[in-house]
Amino acid sequence: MGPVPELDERATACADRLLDAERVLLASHIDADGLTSAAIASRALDRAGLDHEVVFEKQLDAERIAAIAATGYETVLFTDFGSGQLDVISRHVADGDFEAVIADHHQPADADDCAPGFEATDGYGDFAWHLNPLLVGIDGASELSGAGASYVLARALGGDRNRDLAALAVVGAVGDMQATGGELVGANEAIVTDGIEAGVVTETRDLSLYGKQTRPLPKLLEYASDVHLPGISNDEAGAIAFLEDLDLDLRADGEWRRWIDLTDEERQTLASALVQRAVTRGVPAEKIDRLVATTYTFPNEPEGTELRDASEFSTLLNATARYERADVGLAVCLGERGEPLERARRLLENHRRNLSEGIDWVTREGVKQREHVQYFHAGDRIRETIVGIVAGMALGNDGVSRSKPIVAFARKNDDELKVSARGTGVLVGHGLDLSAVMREASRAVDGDGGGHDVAAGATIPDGREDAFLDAVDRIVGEQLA
Ligand SMILES: [Mn+2]
Repeated sequence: MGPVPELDERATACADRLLDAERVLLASHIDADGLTSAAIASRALDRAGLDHEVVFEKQLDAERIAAIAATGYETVLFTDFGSGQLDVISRHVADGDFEAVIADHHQPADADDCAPGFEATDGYGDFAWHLNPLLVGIDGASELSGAGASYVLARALGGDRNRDLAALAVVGAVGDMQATGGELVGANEAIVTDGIEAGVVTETRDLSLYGKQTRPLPKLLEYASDVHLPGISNDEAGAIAFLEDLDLDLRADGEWRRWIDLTDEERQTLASALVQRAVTRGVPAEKIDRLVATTYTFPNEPEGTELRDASEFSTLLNATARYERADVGLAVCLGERGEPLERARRLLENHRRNLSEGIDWVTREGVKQREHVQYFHAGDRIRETIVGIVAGMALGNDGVSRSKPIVAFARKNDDELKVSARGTGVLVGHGLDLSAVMREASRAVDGDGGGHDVAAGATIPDGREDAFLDAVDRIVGEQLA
């Protein structure tokens, strides 16, 4: 039996279909979850002796699916996408273009839109070779990622000997923001247990801040953004002064030590002092609780590297994905070190530089105001793949109020603009749903969009910004009324 019994039957059917194939085209999404999905599936196919090729897509649309059909592969395995495109995929399958196997966790297409013969599960398009937690009542946003679905498939393909792949499934789930409540839950937790039993995952309660493996202590504290620590977060001098006030020797050979270099006792002292600071500066108790969370580490990776920690590993992968170097991310997931790892590190460094230059640009240029939203238009100055992150980071900076959502434009290609919108938890509490805002406003100008209530995006035709902003402003005004 696999780690998620509800999916056993589907996983077995998918595995049998793959084992029947001569060779397989594996198509996966380009992000941390998609990269780990592909690595898990690729390793499992290898171990099963199945010849295969891996391709990545940023977005799986009708055009990309037609290109996949044109490769001539008789069997295509889709990971971390495919369910939402089952309408298109089902028509290719019905036409005999290829046989599809899908391991995904996104919302499946409507049954009504699928080719005849594709039955429905709760109105979703479905068929026998479709592995998706939503079809068996498991939440695909918080309980199983694309990498988790691929892992369930890998277990069906190779049994217990594929349990070592649980580490990558944990990276994928963390990269998919499924541990934001402080730990992985549901089916994800069962995969963690597999990883622990296989000796490839360790689970500890630890400081939740990002960068425990690689960041010198002042940077660890300065860049802590999830929980804002007054006088420390975004304050280099403040972070250093805080550390120097502690009765600890936090330097070695003149260099700041990292969290992992500290003894348990030193960590305890530092963590208590952080909590103390948060309490005296009036940080709400529920935020202070978030300073400690479950940390997932990989004991077989070298200590002090990004690869040792699930959240640092997934960030490294995202950096390769954002700059269209899925090949580099996949190589790192498959255990290649040396050049691919160095390359991934350079991409991450470059990504951080782009973010800080983006923030500087927004701060310098300022944002423009509408009644209910604020916005900036970066044109070509900020890459469309990071403009949303920059917008989110800008919220609360000098001149950018947290009392209105922020909308950011960047050029996508010759005729289209990418739009990213970011809000705050407080605004969502007052009724803000940026997913609906982006969808409705973009459709009003012949674009398309969607996402989450607090963060969403759209693509619109170039030149339609004003009409789009009119619609955004009106809808946000209605939501917050
Ligand atoms: Mn995913």
